[in-house]
Amino acid sequence: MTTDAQPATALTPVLSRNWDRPDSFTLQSYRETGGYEALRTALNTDPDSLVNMVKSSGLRGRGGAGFPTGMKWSFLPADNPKPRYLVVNADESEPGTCKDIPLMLANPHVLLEGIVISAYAIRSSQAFIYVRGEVLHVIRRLKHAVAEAYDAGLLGRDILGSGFDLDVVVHAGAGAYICGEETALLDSLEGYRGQPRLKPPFPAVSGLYASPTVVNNVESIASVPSIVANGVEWFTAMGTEKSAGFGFFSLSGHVARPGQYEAPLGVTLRELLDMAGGVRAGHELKFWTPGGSSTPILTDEHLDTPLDFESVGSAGSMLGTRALQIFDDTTCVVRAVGRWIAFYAHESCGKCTPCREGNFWMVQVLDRLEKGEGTEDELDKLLDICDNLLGRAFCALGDGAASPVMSSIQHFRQEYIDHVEQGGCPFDHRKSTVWG
Ligand code: L3W
Repeated sequence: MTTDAQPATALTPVLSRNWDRPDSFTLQSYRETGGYEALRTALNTDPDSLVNMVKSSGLRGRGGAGFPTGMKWSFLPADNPKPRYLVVNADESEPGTCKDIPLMLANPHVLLEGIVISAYAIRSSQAFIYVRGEVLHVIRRLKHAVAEAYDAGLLGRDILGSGFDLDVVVHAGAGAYICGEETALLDSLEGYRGQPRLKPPFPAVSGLYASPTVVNNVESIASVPSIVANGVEWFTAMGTEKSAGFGFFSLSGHVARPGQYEAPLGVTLRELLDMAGGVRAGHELKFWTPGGSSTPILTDEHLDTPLDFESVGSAGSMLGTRALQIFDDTTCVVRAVGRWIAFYAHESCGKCTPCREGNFWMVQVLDRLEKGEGTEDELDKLLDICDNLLGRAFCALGDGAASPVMSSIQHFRQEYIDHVEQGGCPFDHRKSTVWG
């Protein structure tokens, strides 16, 4: 919610406000800018009150699904004697999604502060950060920050003299997209091949080593210290009633100044493009993703759609991870969708037939169509495969793969038919490269 007296962007940036300090990633820099003060406050607060605070803030999961964070914490069963775990999902791998990696590089301590507060709130003394294996520089930076925090008494035994103990392990994955799915991540963390588990039971009830486990995205946990420091009213002054707060909007592709733009939820693509210098010079917006390749594409008709969970849902898509990939009029939509589906086919874990076989067949059909070797009937075949994927795959990867195919046919059916009628692709792909 914004008021007339308070412009929507006045309270942001929050998480990125110190990124231009050359040493923003060090403990000293973080402390000089108020870091770990929220932790002191939190450790003097009753854990249940912290859970209620995060619940009242309306913070929703920043990893794509938007599930209320405080509610997830409150699902941990009170009567289970097993240890509780906090697992941070830092396996960012979705095409276009690129916010958690810069956040961890620029300010690993805000994540660590969020971890200590969250673990204290849910009464866990063991946390894991599961990081995508390819990003060695991020893993090194996190490990360095963890070591700094142990040395400063911010991790380990009796944190800041509070009597609260917490250990944090930075765990590198092995580079599988499926391990961003929370239960595949837990399998991988336990040392098994990462494949999704059947839900329910949800991790909150039976997660890591069959113990109650909270799995949250990096940005969700990193947002917690700001809520503790500034209060619920400060947080709910941003965003909308059902999508409170702020978030990263990652602009990439055909945009003048790509990068991370932190803003209240409910900001529009038009406003973000104004901040980012617009679509690249001489070109028009053709289509875009609100939240990475798993969210149905939108077009220039949706420039003024508020980027909150409800409004993007009403526009026929999903807010997802707010990875806004911008494609201008030089882009062949069939080729772009074909590249995404090739990614999903490669990354399918193979556990369920709709995803394993569906993506394999969609790659063949899209490849033929893009080369002008397909038929119009094959559009129905694609939609039929999507029909057998959507809601029928074992995890969200199946829905994610069906989304760009269905939405691109919905918005650009004629462009698919042009490929068939012209016997080839009408676009010069060299013009659509960002560097071209
Ligand atoms: C306890 C219940 N917990 C739900 C928990 C659940 C999970 C969270 C959300 O997909 C999306 C997907 C991608 N008791 C519960 C409960 N929970 N009901 O709430 O669950 P869910 O099933 O709605 O979503 P999900 O399976 O976590 C994630 C979208 O994100 N996405 C993908 C991003 C990919 C990356 C990456 O690169 N690794 O971020 C992008 O938008 O399409 O819809 O914690 O346990 N009754």
